[in-house]
Amino acid sequence: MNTSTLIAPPALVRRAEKHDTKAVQALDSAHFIHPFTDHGDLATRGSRVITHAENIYVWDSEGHKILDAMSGLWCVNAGYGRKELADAAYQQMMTLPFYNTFFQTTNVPAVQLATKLAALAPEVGGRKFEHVFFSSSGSESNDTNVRMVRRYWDLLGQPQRKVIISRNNAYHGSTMAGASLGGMSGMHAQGDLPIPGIEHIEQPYHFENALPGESEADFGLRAARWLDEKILSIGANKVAAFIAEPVQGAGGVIIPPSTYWPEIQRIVDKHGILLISDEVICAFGRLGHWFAYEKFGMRPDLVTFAKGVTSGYIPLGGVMVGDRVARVLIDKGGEFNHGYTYSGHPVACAVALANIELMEREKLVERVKDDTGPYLAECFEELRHHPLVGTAQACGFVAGLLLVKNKATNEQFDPDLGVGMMCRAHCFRHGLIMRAVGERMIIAPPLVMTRTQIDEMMVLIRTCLDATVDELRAAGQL
Ligand code: PXG
Repeated sequence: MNTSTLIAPPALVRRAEKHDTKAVQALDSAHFIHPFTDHGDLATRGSRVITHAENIYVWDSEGHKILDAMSGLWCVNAGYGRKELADAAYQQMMTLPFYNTFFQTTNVPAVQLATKLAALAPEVGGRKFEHVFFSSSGSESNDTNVRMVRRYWDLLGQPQRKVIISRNNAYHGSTMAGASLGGMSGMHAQGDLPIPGIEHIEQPYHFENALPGESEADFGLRAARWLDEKILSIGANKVAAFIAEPVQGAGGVIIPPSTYWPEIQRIVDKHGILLISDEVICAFGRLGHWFAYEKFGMRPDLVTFAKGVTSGYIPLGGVMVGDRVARVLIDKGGEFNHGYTYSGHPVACAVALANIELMEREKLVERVKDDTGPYLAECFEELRHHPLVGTAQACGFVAGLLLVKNKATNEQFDPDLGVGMMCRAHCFRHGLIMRAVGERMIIAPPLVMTRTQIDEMMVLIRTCLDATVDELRAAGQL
């Protein structure tokens, strides 16, 4: 195939320029294996080609403007088109594009970022985060967590403590350890996962897992106690850690009852096991705090981050290492035989610093906490009156709603109908990106979204819900 029409020198590619969509799709299908994609399907339908973006909008190769209510993939917290971040990358590339941080070497942006993150991570219950381990993604960071947690207990003379407990429907990444820690049955079914030493308990999803008439508060306590039961059934002296997302993201924005986290904390403290808060989605302002553990009163020992730390402009992830673990690794551990070529990558760290500076200057975290976040929550409350919506909730700048067949009885749709995907297709048609997880429709907008833009998004959401109702009625399903 002649690729000359596609690969124009960057300076010649104008933003509004129309691309040869069919040609891009053909090459895409011929050469690019995508994540989480059915390639037979992709070949028939052709991929959606996103060409440029600004603020909260992306454009496709056909010139359609789309409101991106998913921030790319839960990450473009500062919004698109931020020159400060591009400048930071350019400057750093011209100064020092790469040097490794192995073998007693460091670089200035990595040191500055580690220092900044240590200052941003709040101390809770006397637990401080003074150290950071860098990676390039959330998945790698959770692999690091497994290595670190096991090393910690080995160094303390308890090598039998190996089991890490996680939850069904959790998402912790797609590497061998990440996918094993996650609780996605579709992922476990491919590649003989989970790896040994990982166990799962049920998620705190009131709608699906509560007993008839059980209050949110009672359910939260009962769900937390599943952890206690699991620890006892394994044997407390064999359990190393519990890992969880403060709010489950990829699982469908599952917001736990307020009683859940305090009870989990009591249980991990009682058994002396480590707590890992996976904040790949929840940190960097997503829930109105720099780190989400603060919001829920959790006292984690390790905190996974990625995505929002650079607003997705460049890959970077890491683990905030609390003093409890850091002191053992540093004081007793000697060399920790673990690291990635790009741990502390100077360009990624420089972009993260610029991103944090921008977020501070524009008070994005405070805005989500005190203004736009509560407003989004109000708007989602109102959505509950829509005939197709069973539940709707927001927490900071993540929100989810459940599409139900019958509001009065909470009767659910047959999953084979694919009502979530039907609704998602209407969203694309109307210029809105919303994610479908089964019958849950979820959003995580850029934190720069204003109240007026929230209104604009809510009009689109209602239009798409109405269009879904019409399609279901026409098919005799409502
Ligand atoms: N932990 C959490 C809580 C995540 O949400 C990861 C770890 C892995 O991060 P990396 O950078 O390795 O992808 C994630 C990633 C979705 C979706 O469909 C969510 C994620 C990634 C891809 C798709 O919602 N979250």
